[in-house]
Amino acid sequence: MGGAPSRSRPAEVVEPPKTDTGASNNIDLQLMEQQLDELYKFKILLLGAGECGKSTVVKQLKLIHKKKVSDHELRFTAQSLHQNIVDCMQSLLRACHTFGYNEEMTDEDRSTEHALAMHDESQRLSPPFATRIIKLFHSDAIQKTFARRSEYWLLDSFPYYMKNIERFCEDDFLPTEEDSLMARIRTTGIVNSELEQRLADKKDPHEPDLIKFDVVDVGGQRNERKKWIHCFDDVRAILFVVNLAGYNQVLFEDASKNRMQEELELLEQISSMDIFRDTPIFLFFNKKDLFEQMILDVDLCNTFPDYTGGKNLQPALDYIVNAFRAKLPPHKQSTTSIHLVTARWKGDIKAAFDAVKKTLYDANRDELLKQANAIRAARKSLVKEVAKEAAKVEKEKAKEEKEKEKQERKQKGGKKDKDEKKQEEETKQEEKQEEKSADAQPNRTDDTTAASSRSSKDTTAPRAKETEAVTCGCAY
Ligand SMILES: Nc1nc2c(ncn2[C@@H]2O[C@H](COP(=O)(O)OP(=O)(O)OP(=O)(O)O)[C@@H](O)[C@H]2O)c(=O)[nH]1
Ligand SMILES: [Mg+2]
Repeated sequence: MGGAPSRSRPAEVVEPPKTDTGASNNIDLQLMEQQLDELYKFKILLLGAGECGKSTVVKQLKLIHKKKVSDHELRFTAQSLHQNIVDCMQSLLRACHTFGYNEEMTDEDRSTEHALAMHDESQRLSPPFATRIIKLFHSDAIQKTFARRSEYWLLDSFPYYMKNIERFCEDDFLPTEEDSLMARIRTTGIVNSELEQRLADKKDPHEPDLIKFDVVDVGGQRNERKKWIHCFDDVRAILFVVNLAGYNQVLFEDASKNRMQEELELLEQISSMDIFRDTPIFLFFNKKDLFEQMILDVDLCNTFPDYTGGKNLQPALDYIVNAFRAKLPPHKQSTTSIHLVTARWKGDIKAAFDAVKKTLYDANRDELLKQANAIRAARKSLVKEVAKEAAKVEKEKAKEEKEKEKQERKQKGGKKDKDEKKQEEETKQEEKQEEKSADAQPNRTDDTTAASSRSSKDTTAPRAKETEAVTCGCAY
């Protein structure tokens, strides 16, 4: 149960640009903030075949991290539980026909079978219908079929559903935490859940208060696996879930294939992919509760003929763990962490996930701090550059303003000169005119007349000039 090898993303720090505008500098600063944020977010990819318990692990993690379950989710889970019962009963009835036990069914059993076939998915089961289902389940034909459940598909939680069916069918039924963990909701596509963890033992003041985990859940059935590739980037760890009870079960999508054989092949494919060469893998062997019961009844040698440990828990577990470990590439075999869990039990998932978080963080801690400090240093120098750029722009703006003012003053000054010249010209002409008239009337000294005659020509002339002209007139 060794530790996982370290892997962290390469530090692609955004370098401060040499010749950039203020706007793109600001974008770079935002990018750096995002980089810092992303650095302490660990993307963990949950992989495994259908029904191995990936989503149950996520549900449990959300409960541990106190994520609130919405009323809508609760109602959806309640509806799913009703549909889970119908699906399982229909599968049992199909197998009952295949095995030829249907001959033993009563008319009442057949009528319930018909009602189940007609059941509308959007409808909940009524209490009287639940009573009929219980009766059918306990019929000889169905009990014989149930005993052979390893030969066809049936949900692991079916016994739990039958134990609680009357409660599920009450009018005001809302699922408990356990009901929700036992409900089967097939995953389609990719589902991300973000979890936060307070960093209790900071080694360096620059370490963040919180680290984040982006837990990515995918659908494990064959037709869902082609979508997996869309979430292979930036994966910090793979959490591969194995269904221990799968050694005695067949696939939902292919009744001719043993579940555990499919899981062994799947692990071999995934772990040998180039993209995951340095990605640590954590193996979660799930459904330990079912395995502990099952191994007492069904020998592991039915599936693995070279197993010789009999119907005993520990030898069987050791054999399975070694079989999976052998599917890993040699460089991962001794470093891959193994966890034996029952996802429906909170304590198991808490302990296993705490170990995953610790292993991952410890392995990446120093490298992350180095990268974070590099980003901070680049950000600091970019902030300086942004400030310098802003000061330069301010200075240029002020210079332009000054230049503009100067130009305006100059323009105003030029107009004044022209007006003055014009005024002087006019004054000269008037003086000449007055001279002439003085020659013609030598005794005339009426300065008021002279002034008014000039002012009637130009009323816009500056006042000071006007006075001057009058004075000049007086001098004559
Ligand atoms: N008894 C028992 N049942 C479990 C355990 N873990 C999961 N289950 C049940 O197994 C069924 C399938 O679990 P899921 O979590 O839906 O499986 P999955 O891997 O997400 O399946 P896909 O979405 O199809 O890939 C559910 O009904 C769970 O309640 C466990 O530890 N013990
Ligand atoms: Mg799922």
